[in-house]
Amino acid sequence: MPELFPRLVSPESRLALVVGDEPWTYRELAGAALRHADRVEGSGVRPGDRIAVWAHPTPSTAAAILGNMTAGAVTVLLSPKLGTQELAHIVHDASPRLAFSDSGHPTPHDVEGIVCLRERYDAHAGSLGSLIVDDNAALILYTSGTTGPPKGAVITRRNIATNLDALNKTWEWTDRDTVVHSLPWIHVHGLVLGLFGSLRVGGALHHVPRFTPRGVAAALTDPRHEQTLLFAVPTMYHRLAEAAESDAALVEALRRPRLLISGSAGLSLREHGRIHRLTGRGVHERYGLTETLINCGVPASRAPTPGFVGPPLPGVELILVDDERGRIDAHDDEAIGEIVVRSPSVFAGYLNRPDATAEVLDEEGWFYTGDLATRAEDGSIRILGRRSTDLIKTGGYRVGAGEIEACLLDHPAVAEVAVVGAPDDDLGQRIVAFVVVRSGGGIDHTRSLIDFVAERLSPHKRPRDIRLVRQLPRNAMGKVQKKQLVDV
Ligand code: MCA
Ligand code: AMP
Repeated sequence: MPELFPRLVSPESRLALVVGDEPWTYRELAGAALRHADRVEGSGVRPGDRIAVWAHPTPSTAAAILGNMTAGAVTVLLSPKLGTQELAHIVHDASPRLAFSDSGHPTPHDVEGIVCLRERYDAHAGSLGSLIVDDNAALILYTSGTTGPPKGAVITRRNIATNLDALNKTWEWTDRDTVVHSLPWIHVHGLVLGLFGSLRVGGALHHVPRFTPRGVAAALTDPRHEQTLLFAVPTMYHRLAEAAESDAALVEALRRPRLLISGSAGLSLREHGRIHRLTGRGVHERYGLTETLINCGVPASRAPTPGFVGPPLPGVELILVDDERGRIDAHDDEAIGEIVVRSPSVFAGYLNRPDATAEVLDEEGWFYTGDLATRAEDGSIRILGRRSTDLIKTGGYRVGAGEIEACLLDHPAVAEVAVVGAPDDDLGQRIVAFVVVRSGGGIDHTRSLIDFVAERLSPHKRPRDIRLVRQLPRNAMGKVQKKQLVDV
């Protein structure tokens, strides 16, 4: 395991990455990454320094992330869709020395006070110096908590390598596989699993820049690929199934992949059933978090059972605990407990937040996920929900209700607000904000509140619905009763 990406060290003219119509080989990716590493080292960046990368999904961006690693720098991923408030927070928190933007795409915001390297690398033959698996930080991925602004999860090279190796075993993932996905490059799913996972096994990633069922079908049937794996979130499977109902070619395309893999949120029994009815294929679910990477997965050798995310991956210790953190030993698919994990893939902590790290990670290395589940006799885990209603999963994105509430409270017309995730067939959960306006606040229509959030936060954090109410339901202590709002 010493090399993180062995095939980039002695690269070949073999396909590594296709983005849209642009194919790059390992040799080209390694050469461009080396150029980037030279550029950043020439800019005075030292090992351990942080470099922000606007995550436009392009080969140049991939080269920049790999080049940062080669230079020993830590990549801070910036979503091209970040709102002004989120960007200001991340830049302040992570204090990157440099920001990289693929010049072929417009940079939505300039990062004040930081040198911005605007470059679009050409495919360029070369080989990447050694990239060793060690405990140094590789990535900082910003992720939401129940309250406050997003926290930067520090992910090390060892976290990445150990998790990918466990997934290789589980999915029998080899260099014959091309992953097809249309996921953003700012999270574990699209970046760590999709891009790094493909490069670690020496296979390829075919990224579809904008998700459409047709775009995914074209990538799955691309004659360059020997065999494919489809990685998608449940919202995408829902939309694929919806479109496949009246599109025989899409049904055929969905029969092609060696495995259909779903994660980032639970795939409903309804979608499992529909995809099986349409294609005759099961969907293999896997379960993880930004902070722990992937913990469970249905092995390739087993037919998936809808509702189950599989047993723990090799190397992952998983226990269920009750409210007092006592272990639940039952394997009866009935006793419900919080999932707690320990593995070499659990992150190094939140950047600048030892307090928040200590809340989830104990001294023995156990990470408290906040997810509630049962365990069946064969060790398979079934996820039933989360401890907190304040963490919302919408379209596979994790969103903290508190962050949206704080944003809306900055609006002069808003007196009180409560944000909840309401059940939604397409998104899993839909963000709904219940708002009490100030007397004379003068909000004629809710659009202005949605736009207010849209400017400051990413588009997926916008409430889909704003309900204007006279008061929020509270208990005797004055605490808002969100469960009552979800049921409205
Ligand atoms: C959204 N829109 C709105 C509103 N909300 N417009 C007006 N009012 C609103 N309230 C806009 C959006 O910005 C978008 O605009 C358009 O409406 C359509 O939005 P939507 O229905 O959300 O569709 P979408 O933009 O096509 O997104 C669906 C998606 C996306 C493609 C499934 O949610 C997605 O990429 N999800 C992946 C999330 C992910 O990768 N999660 C991994 C983290 P416009 O078209 O202009 O943009 S989890 C992880 O990493 C762990 C470890 C794991 O387990 O995997
Ligand atoms: P994130 O850090 O954005 O990856 O969000 C992690 C959360 O996503 C977990 O704590 C779970 O609540 C949820 N999640 C991920 N994968 C699954 C899955 N297969 N089934 C149910 N929930 C999932």
